[in-house]
Amino acid sequence: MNNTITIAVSKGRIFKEALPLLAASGIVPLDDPATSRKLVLDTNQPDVKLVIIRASDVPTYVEYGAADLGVAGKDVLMEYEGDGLYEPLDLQIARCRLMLAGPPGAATGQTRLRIATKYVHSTRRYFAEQGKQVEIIKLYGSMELAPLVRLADLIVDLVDTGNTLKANGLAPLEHIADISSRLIVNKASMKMKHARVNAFVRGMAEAVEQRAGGK
Ligand code: PRT
Ligand code: MG
Repeated sequence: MNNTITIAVSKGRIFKEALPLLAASGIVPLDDPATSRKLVLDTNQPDVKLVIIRASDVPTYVEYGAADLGVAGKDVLMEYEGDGLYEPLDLQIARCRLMLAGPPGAATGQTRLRIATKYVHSTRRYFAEQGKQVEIIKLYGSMELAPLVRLADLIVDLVDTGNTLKANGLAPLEHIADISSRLIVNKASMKMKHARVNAFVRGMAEAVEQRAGGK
């Protein structure tokens, strides 16, 4: 039986922050996606491979079984519409907040607000829970520009230090959700490769705990 496990990870901050957790559970990639053009990375363990893909594609690869496991931001998972995933572990990496933001002091209660965001589902859910009707404008990047050019009144985006908002004359207004990266698992892999997948999840859980304890 094929007992290799494939883990989907995006390059950038998630890869960087996942590396120490992987290392603590004994997995070291043999290439660095920051410098290599390889999309499939071998590791020091012959039965563990990493595939390097865009952050928003990770749930798709895992749901369809192209990867057994993946590391995905909760922001991405909240937007994802599939239902074929297990989410067994909060890795507590790549942490930030999903926030409503806009010009400092901007009113958030008026009717027919226009909100620019790439997080359409999370935004709709947030305002629907408050019984507020808003117009959502879907963007794929640089949300901070939208209020400056009057494309929208407000934005919903991820905030870490707040520097990006500040540099564009915007301020955080309301907290929508705390975000961190999660380990996700393909449902069939969880059954078919149960021992191998479980050992990996357990190793990562221990690494997360050690790291939390060491802080
Ligand atoms: O860029 P690409 O389309 O390939 O994908 P991506 O932008 O989703 O990837 P990446 O690597 O930028 O983000 C991957 C994941 O990291 C996200 O899905 C989040 O779960 C998580 N994460 C954590 C963040 C941030 N912190 C973050 N600060 N993702 C993005 N940001 C951006 C934010 O959108 C804003 O533009 O950083 C800016 C704000 O940062 P501050 O520090 O200025 O507040
Ligand atoms: Mg990005």
